[in-house]
Amino acid sequence: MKLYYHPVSTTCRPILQLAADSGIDLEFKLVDLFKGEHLSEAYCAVNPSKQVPVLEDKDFRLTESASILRYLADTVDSPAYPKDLKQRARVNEMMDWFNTGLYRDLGYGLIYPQVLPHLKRADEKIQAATIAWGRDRTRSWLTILDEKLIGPRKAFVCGDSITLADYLGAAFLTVGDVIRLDYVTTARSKGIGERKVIIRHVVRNALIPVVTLVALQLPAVFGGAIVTEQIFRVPGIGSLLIAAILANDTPVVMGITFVIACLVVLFNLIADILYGWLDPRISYR
Ligand SMILES: N[C@@H](CCC(=O)N[C@@H](CS)C(=O)NCC(=O)O)C(=O)O
Repeated sequence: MKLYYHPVSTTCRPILQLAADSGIDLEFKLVDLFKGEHLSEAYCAVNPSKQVPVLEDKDFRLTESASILRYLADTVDSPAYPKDLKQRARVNEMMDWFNTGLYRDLGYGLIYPQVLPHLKRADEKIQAATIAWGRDRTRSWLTILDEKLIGPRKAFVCGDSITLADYLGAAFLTVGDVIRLDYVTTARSKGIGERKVIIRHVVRNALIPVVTLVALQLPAVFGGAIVTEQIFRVPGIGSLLIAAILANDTPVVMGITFVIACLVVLFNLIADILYGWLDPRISYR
């Protein structure tokens, strides 16, 4: 059987996991969502909805992650999809709950508009409102899950053994990690070359503490000038300050401390602006 998939896709991950746990042999066909391969005409012929996953079993083609999970589980008689009608209905009930309840708000309301460019709303206000709405609704779904569905005595969503609902639910719940995903892993998973990963992602992020250190230490150079200019007899701002102190020249002393205070404020401002450029999440909106 062949699976059209992408490794970070939330709807593909439960299938990969079930296949691995149940020893189902799949041939993998990567569809690079970040390169837009799912939008190509060739892929549209495979799935008109332009989404992964798609399973091909000879001439039988199946879309929809939940249906693929059920089909695969039945092909290997997996205990994760019980045969008993009522137990099976319970598993289906929870899969539908994850798919049409939690995931609609968590995935399409909260996460995707933040990570998938084509799902980001063009208007900033609408984007913020969408995310706020998704966050509130997600919180209420998660409270229901925590307090009523999993409950204190249940190991898994449908009872004490793992079912397809757990495979689906675990993948959906961990999609939250995507907005805090390790940025290097994310960049590599998008297929970006190693050089670009290092320059654009690693170095850029690593520069933040460097900026903090350099920008905040620069004004201290002027403070240090007071000592060095005395030692090397250099006529600079440091020796001027010492001379003014010795001569009780208050306006000059105030002028120099004012200049140094301005430099501290200026370099802090430069550091703040650089933070925003290096990591846009820090910028003021
Ligand atoms: N209801 C479908 C949803 C599939 C889905 O949302 N796939 C995402 C990846 S997680 C996708 O292909 N997105 C591409 C796009 O929407 O442009 C399922 O459960 O299989």
